[in-house]
Amino acid sequence: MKPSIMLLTIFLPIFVFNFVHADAPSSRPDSHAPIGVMGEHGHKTREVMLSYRFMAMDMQGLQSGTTALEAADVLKDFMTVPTQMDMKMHSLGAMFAPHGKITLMVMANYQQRHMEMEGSHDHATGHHAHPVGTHEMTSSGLGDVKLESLLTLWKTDHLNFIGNIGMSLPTGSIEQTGMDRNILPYPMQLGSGSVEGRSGITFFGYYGNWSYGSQLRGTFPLHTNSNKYQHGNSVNATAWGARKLSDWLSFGGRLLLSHSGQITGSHPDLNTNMSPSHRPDFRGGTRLDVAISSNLMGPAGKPLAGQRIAVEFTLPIYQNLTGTQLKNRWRLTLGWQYAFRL
Ligand SMILES: [Cu+2]
Repeated sequence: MKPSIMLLTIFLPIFVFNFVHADAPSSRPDSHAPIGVMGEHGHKTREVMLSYRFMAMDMQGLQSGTTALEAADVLKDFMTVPTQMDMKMHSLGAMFAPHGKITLMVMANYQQRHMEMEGSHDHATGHHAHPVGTHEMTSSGLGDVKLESLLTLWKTDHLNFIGNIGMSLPTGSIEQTGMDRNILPYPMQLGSGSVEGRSGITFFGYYGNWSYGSQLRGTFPLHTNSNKYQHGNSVNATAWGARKLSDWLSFGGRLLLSHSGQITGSHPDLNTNMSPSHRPDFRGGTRLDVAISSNLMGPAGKPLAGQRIAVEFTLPIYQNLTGTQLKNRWRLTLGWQYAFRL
């Protein structure tokens, strides 16, 4: 069974059951941030929210720092180079508010990663190197599970300050191998292998038909993983604005600035001459993305009350990559959320 169908099978009964009991929280389509932002809203006491997110992203073209590179040039230093990578992620999330000022959140995901590599070799005759064919790598499975609590620090009718504190558990595999049984390079692994601390602060406000907010987040791996490396810390900041067009529709946009560090340590079986993706120091960088988004929600009192569908499309504006890496081209996030009172 395909993972997307599997997720639907798990979710559908819950959905149908609760549909009957729909006691919608009073809110507006933009009372949740664009779908790419996580943990930006708390819930009322005894409110539950279930969510499903689908994320797809595409990377293509090599770059070091802000300079675009040709595969042929990078092949002077490595046996192979990545030319394209894509990732799909299905996430299930649940939120629950045991208290008006505390919301607990858990998120789990299933990933499918795919990378195309181009190789070079020396011909036995002629002694010249040139790219030959392509080969592919794939990996799939569960990613790291994330737990978070959202604490309302300060709240008025129109403003909301939330503190986010949580952790990421190393449930995602860091042992993914290729057809040849060799360990796959860092970007193809499904988890970080480390327990990570996650903290953040979120601000959310309303002004008439407008809403706005911002979130600052940090992720800090706490130890070296079982394969002798550790992901770098990452920090990201996002700011969004949205306009409510009706009870059920809003449009918004946001900017996302993020920075992540290199990997420290290295996997003993990853040969750094193989490809730039095998280099622990060729990870991370600084980037600025822009996203447009829309939220649709079932208005209170109507049959689809409490349900939301949201979409976000993200494009890079600036990317400064540490070492040679594939650059991001786009990211698409689709989400379904359903909130109800227990
Ligand atoms: Cu929620």
